[in-house]
Amino acid sequence: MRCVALLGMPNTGKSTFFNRFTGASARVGNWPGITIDLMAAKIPLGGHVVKVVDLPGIYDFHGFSEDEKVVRRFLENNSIDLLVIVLNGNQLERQLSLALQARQVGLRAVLLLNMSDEAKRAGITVDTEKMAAGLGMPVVWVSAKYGEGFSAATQVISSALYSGCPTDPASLRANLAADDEIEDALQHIMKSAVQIPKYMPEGVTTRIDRILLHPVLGLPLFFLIMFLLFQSIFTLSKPLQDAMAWLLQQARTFALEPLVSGLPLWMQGLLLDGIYNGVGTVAAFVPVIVLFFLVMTVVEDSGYLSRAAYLMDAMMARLGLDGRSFVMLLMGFGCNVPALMGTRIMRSRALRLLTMLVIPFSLCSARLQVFLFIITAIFTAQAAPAVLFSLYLLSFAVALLTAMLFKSQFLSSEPFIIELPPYRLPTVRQMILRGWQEVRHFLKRASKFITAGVVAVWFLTHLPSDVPPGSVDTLAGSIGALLSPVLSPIGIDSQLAIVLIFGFVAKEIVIGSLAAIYGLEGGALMGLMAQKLDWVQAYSFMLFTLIYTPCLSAVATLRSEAKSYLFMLASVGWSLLLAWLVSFGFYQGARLLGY
Ligand SMILES: Nc1nc2c(ncn2[C@@H]2O[C@H](COP(=O)(O)OP(=O)(O)OP(=O)(O)O)[C@@H](O)[C@H]2O)c(=O)[nH]1
Ligand SMILES: [Mg+2]
Repeated sequence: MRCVALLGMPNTGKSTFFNRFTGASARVGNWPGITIDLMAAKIPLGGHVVKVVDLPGIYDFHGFSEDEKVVRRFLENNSIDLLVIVLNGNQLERQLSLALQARQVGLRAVLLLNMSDEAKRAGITVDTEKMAAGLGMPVVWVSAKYGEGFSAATQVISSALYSGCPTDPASLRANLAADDEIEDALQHIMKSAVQIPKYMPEGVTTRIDRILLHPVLGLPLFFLIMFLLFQSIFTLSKPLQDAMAWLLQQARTFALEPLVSGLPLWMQGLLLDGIYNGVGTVAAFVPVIVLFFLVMTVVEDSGYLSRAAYLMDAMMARLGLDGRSFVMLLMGFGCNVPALMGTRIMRSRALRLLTMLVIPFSLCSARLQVFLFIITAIFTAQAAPAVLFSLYLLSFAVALLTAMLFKSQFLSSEPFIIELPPYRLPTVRQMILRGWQEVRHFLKRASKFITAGVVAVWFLTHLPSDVPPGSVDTLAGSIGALLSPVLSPIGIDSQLAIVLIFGFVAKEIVIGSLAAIYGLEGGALMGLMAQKLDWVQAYSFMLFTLIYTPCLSAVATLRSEAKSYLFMLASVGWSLLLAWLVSFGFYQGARLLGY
């Protein structure tokens, strides 16, 4: 099968092109380094099936960040029939060198000048024929985001693909000519084929940045914006969650109950009170999580994320981190796993490790579900948003504390230069794609962990069968009793202890398990929680849940990214210890004060 690879600098729109070209749903975002792994799709092209591979962005073939190594290894070890080079048409001066390098190492290529929409607005014109002659490869303008120029691009790609035989670059770096030779060629092409207006009018981006990057107001504005975003998610979450819970309840009463009524009682219990309640209680949060990710998409795709990196850089540098680490923490609010992988854009191993050590404290969307549930159950509607926000602040605080404590072990001096991309609005298409990705992500986790976890918890709390379910005499009760010397000083009883053990696998199991243990779902379960826990216990439980490790996938990612078991163990050990200390401090302190 013929293979086409998409190559270009970071943030040039490769994944956007890939998605539209193949119908796939790779993640895109206005931040260099969104794609961290190879992603492939097969499509019919010119009568054959062709494999298209989306690569992480690279600055040049010499690069030595983890990202760039991934790309180089891929190009050296696979026979690529055609490179589709995607450049940002507004930054040709800087980006054309990549096309020249590709030609030098003997890779057959076509060149797509992306972002034709922005280039047109900026008044940039290119004589594509001249450029093609200078580079020795076809050149086409496209707009990956708005779908312009696709028929020309498809034509150029398919005709280049089926002429000649595949190339096989033995070693990419060996074949590269001296940089000044490339520089000369680049200058020549720029002069003969590209026209850039002498005076660019002051764009919208500059005007917005004058406010958002203001030396004094920038940071307070950033926190205000974040606070308002989270506040709005919280306000919208309740009705969404209620609607979803109502739907699930209807499905249970009118479809499921009649369906299973012929089965033995214990099996009905397992199916309805165990699995359906467990998974359903978690599923009720899916609309909120989708909403949350849509908001994140706007923050990410607008380009504000890069501004956050810029604004926080100085502060983070004092903790041994940099602006990118901060962005990874923010991305971790969605899910820690891609945030951990996103550290690949860092070249210094020490900086990467320190960043990976703090990311697991980032309050991810799975933990958000647990907190939304408990907060709604225990706190008043007035107090609720502030309680949630306090958890976000604490999540940062423990991350920063960790960096401060360990920075001397991970010294690095990698200079950090951030490029601020222009502000961009996500399209509806991109939003739908992202929403769908999140639903799919949930379904995947539901089929992998949540159901299995809920079933296991149900059995643990219902066996042996001659004792009351959920009582201290069940298997779960015995395990809980074992842990009680450690967990009762922080206000966590034996049922919650079981839930925490399973929460290690995935936080979605936490609420699902509670539902399975008590055979209640949604509102009824919340009512029971409110009876069982006072606010001090509930907050202590949330603190522990926040800090004590994200989930099994994050731990596995930590290991594979750090390539070290020791680092993984140290990270998990530290999180557990810190979680216990923080919860203990809070719980005992609050009790001492008479709460
Ligand atoms: N205006 C405009 N924006 C675009 C176009 N194509 C992509 N973008 C935006 O450019 C940003 C980067 O897009 P991605 O597809 O993630 O870029 P990438 O090259 O895959 O980036 P990395 O994976 O980080 O290397 C996103 O905000 C896209 O919405 C385009 O044709 N016009
Ligand atoms: Mg990408």
